[in-house]
Amino acid sequence: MEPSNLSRRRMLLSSGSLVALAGAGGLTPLSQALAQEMAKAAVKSLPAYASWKHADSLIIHSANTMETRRGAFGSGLITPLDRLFVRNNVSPPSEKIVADPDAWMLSVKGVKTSTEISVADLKRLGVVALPMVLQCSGNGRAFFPEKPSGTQWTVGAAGCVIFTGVPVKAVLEAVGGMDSGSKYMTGTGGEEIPAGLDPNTIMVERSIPIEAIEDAILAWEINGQPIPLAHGGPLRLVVPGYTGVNNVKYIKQLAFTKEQSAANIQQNSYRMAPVGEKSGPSQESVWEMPVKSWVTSPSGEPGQDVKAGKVQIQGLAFGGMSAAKDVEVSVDGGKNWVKASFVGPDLGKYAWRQFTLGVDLKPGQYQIASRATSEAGTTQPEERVPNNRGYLNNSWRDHMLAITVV
Ligand SMILES: Nc1nc2c(c(=O)[nH]1)N[C@H]1C(S)=C(S)[C@@H](COP(=O)(O)O)O[C@H]1N2
Ligand SMILES: [Mo]
Repeated sequence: MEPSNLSRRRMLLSSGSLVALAGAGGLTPLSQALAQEMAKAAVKSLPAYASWKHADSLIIHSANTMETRRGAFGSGLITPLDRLFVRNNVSPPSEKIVADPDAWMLSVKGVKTSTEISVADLKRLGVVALPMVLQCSGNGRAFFPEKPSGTQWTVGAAGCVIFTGVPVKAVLEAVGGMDSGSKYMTGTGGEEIPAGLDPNTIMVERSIPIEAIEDAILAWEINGQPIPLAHGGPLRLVVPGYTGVNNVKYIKQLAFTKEQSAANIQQNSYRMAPVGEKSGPSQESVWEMPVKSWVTSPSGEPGQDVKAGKVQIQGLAFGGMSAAKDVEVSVDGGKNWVKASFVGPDLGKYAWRQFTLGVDLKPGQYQIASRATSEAGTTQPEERVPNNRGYLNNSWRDHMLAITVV
């Protein structure tokens, strides 16, 4: 991909064209107008480390940011790897690190016996398979009216995958337990820090509340294959229920700490700062995912007009830290709601569920929305929580689609 071309497309995107398009659309909600504009503006070529991805299923925002199209999630529960979104805050390490995954070394600190342990040895300690939603904190950012900076993700910076690895608790047991008073689990990404740079400015190092060790794993496999470089191989920290950034790829150090990491990505990014305010350590960190759902079929994508008659409205729902319990669907912009049915297997509280509702639609315009409720009893809200960087958007209205039935 040619960088100048990329920046030109990005400039186009940040221009007034989006607003104009949304206004001209009449019945078209902003969300759909944006999705269509994103699709048009997408850079067409995949970066080398993700060249094996299915380009037509993705919106390629940049070499380090690709999302699954709304219509490309498919009806299988598990997101195929070649359609799964990719997000790197900095350029990924060399492909060489996944050549011999078993040889990758993890340093474990803040424990009774500080240890350097290979992936081969981690594999001896235990193994679990963990079906879960992996979702970027900024998924749905494109729908914030304040236009926060950052990748303009629509619905596709998310997937449901099965990670396989060893429970963090099994590793802790093997090293004699964590230091007393530890409040965080801190994972450090394996990206090289260019000489002369203060590591804290670019290092991907995230601290997660210690309670999260309960279900966290160190994973070497995704969907039954060694984790490819794009998704954090040879070894990844996986914290189910927590947003993408807390799932540290190419993990080289796992530490049990009293304080949160001093890295910028912990102190100043991924914070729920009020709109217009600078983010900082005093604001809430972006950790747990809220309940969310969206419709995937019809997808509202260009050329996807729906034929009148019986239509199956399908979508995805998850509860964040607990399972999705119910989903309702509206075809009239949220005035009336009907309960949808779950389809496909239930892979546990951290996975998403697929839902469907059969409806009879006459020719005309429809506004299709979905609204999930979690086992914890929280229902997806109509409005997002405003914040400076556009995190954690779970507004059902923002994710609504305008559909023409012909
Ligand atoms: N080491 C490292 N881990 C990382 C990142 C990164 O840039 N470096 N990006 C994070 C972010 S912001 C997200 S959303 C997820 C994306 O995971 P994926 O690329 O496998 O979809 O990885 C997270 N883990
Ligand atoms: Mo992210």
